[in-house]
Amino acid sequence: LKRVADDVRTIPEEKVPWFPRKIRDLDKCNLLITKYDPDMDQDHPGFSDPEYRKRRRFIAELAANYKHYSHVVSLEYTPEEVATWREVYRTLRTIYPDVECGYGEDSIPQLRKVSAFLKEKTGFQLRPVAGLLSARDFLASLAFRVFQCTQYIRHASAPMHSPEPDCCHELLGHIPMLADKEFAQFSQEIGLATLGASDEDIERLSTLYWFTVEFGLCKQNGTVKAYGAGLLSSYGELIYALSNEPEYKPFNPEETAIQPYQDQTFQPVYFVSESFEDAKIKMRRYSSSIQRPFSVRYDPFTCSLEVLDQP
Ligand code: TIH
Ligand code: FE2
Repeated sequence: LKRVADDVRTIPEEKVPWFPRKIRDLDKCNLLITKYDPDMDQDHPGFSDPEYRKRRRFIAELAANYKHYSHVVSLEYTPEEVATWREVYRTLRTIYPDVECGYGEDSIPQLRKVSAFLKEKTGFQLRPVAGLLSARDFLASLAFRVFQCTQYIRHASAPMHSPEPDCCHELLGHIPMLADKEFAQFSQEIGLATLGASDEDIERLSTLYWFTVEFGLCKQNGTVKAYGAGLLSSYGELIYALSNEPEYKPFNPEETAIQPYQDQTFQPVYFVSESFEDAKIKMRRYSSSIQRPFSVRYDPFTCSLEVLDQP
């Protein structure tokens, strides 16, 4: 009788896309999108720089070989790479000078160290990734409080904006946000909502992620501020986003989720929430409206999911 009951309780597998159940399963969440790869994209600032492309292949190889529980390899960044970091770091520090971040301009922080720091702050950890991941794989890792993090740096010729993530974007954009408890929770909740979701729901949730975590603006004491990682790491776009030139719309998940976007250059439209708290409440309401034939709960002791069918 017990066996029959167990069978009935299992999810109809054919209808639900595969998703990771244990933190180790993230080794399989590695589908890369190569459209901005310096070897594939003729418009990439590093496309005609063979040295840069070689370096990128080397770093990509390290990430591709990484498995959960492996040691994260530290990189010896070249003087040219450090110079790019310095340029990005210095310029951003003049735009938001009061923020304490514990980095310095003379070295690029190592992923391993930053991961250990984050783990103590909010339980988030980093794993190296070779480049831009599919939305499904990237968002699934957030459910486990794992952030897939690039280790390479943008090309020296384009410090003010990169069309793909790089370590400046991760370190200056994402890490400070992930070190905040509220924000960490927000990120994990988006991740949990994507597990086993339909392609259409993934598309909507990744659009929401885009206009909040990456390019979100919110009000604070009546002033509009940037909190999106894609703005905090791009001095070109940060200035533009707060310049009154682009279009601003109030953040509303139903509308925001279907706003088309591109990642080639600056956004033509940004969504402004009344406060970060307000964005969180609305997102939570939206996520819980997504229909799935099961519910998930994260067990932080085993770093795995409990999957329950809906009563
Ligand atoms: N455009 C950002 C930057 O220049 O730092 C990087 C990215 C954000 C989102 C996608 S790529
Ligand atoms: Fe990002």
